[in-house]
Amino acid sequence: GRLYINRVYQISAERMFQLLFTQSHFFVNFLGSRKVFDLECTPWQSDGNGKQTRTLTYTITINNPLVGKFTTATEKQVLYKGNQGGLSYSVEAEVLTHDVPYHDYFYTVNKYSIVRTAQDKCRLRVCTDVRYKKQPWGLVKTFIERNSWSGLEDYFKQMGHLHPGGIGGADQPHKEK
Ligand code: YK8
Repeated sequence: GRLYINRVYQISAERMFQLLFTQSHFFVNFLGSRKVFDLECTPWQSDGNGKQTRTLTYTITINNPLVGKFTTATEKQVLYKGNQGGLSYSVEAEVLTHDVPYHDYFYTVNKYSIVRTAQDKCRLRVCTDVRYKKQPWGLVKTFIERNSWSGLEDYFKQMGHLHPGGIGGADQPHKEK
C-alpha cells in the first residue's frame, strides 16, 4: 500500500474523528469541493463485538479523460476504537467504484488511524491499498493502478491540506513494504 497522510494536527483525536467520520461541516464542504454528491450514510452501528460499521454511498465527479464523468461508489467503514476510549480510532474503509472500467476487478481499501499524542493533538495516518476481486491481465493491472494512485493521491493531498488548524498538508506519498 501507500502512506498518503502521516502528520500531527492541533486538534484532539476525538475532534479529528468527528471531522472525518460524521457528517461534519468540514467533511460535507470537503466532499463538495471534490464534487462528490448524493451522499447518503447510515449511522454508526455496533456489531456487538467492539466494532462499529457504517455504509456511505455517493457519486464522484472524475477528472480523468479515460473514464466517464461520474461514478457511483459504495464505501463500507469499520471502526475499531482504542480501548482507552477517545484516545485512538482506527477506521478501515472499503471503496467500490461501480461505474468505471474494470470495476468488477478492483476496489480500494483506505486505513485511517487517529492516535492521541497530547491533550489537544493527534496523529492522523492514512494508508491506501488497491485490491483485486479477480486477477486482471498484466497491462490492465498497470492501468488500474496508475489511475487509482493518481486519483487517491490527489484526494488525500487535499484532505491533508484542508484541515481546520491550517498547518501544513499531506506528506509526499511513499511506498511501504
Ligand atoms: C473515498 C479509486 C479509483 C477511482 C478512479 C478510477 C479510475 C478507473 C481506472 C480505469 C477515478 C472518496 C478513484 C480515484 C475515485 C475516487 C475514490 C475516493 C478518493 C481507467 C482502469 C473517493 C476514498 C476514495 C477511494 C477510491 C478512489 C477511487 O473516501 O481513479
